[in-house]
Amino acid sequence: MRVLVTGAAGSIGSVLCSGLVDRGHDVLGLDLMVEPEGFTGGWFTADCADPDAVAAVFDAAVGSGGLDAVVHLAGIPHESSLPDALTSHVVTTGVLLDAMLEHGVSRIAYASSNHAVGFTERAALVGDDIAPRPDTFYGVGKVGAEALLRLYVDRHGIDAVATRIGSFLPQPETRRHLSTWLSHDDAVRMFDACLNAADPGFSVIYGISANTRAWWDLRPGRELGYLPQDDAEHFAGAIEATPEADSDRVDADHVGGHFTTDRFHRRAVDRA
Ligand code: 15L
Repeated sequence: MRVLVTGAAGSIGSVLCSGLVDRGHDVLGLDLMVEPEGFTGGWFTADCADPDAVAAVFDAAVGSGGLDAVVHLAGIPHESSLPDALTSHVVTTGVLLDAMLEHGVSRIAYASSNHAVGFTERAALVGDDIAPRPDTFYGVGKVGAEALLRLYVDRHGIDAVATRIGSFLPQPETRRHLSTWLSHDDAVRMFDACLNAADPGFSVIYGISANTRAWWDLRPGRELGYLPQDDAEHFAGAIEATPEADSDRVDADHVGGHFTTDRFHRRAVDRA
């Protein structure tokens, strides 16, 4: 499949681009940054919030061999102001969706986040059918982007999979990560499944590994073809032995962890 990956120079993007190439995809990278050394596919340096720049990227990508799908990873990966979060997550998604419609590209896999439902209590396994419970403006941006995907699926019949990613790391580092970890290899497996799934329509899946202590239900992902292989539990002994292991327990009782604490409270829009 020929795939445009936004945020291709980022932490998930760099792992994913090479992983998708290994799985036989033809990958085109798009990022605010210039092409990283060693990147083998086509590259575009552009801002995903700029519709003219994105239209030019699609013109070039489609003109040079077609485009089958978009993997949208670009965005500020942490809390920011509300206007910045809306631009970074909602506006970029809208710009890409419009470019997809205009260029006949009908599939998008989106890097949403567990923080779209971060204020959900940890008590029960979280499914794909719960109401949005963002824990930050970052989470609000992810909820907004998911809603936009849903709108374009319903109105235009495209396929869109929102992956609510947990903690994408080489290995888990805290007790919370024993539940939230997404390994590098499983991230590649997950996005590959999003690209290959037959008729996903609008789907929400959770981007975590097959963690013994998972807080999110992996069934929707498995139904789509995402079969995670890694389990954070292998690191549990070492993590439980560190004094920092308890830090998230005092932070929060919700799946969003410390994002739900008052430390993250700020005005929605700053006054002059
Ligand atoms: C995310 O969505 C963030 O991008 C990342 O910085 C982590 O906070 C991660 O979630 C997490 O919940 O561990």
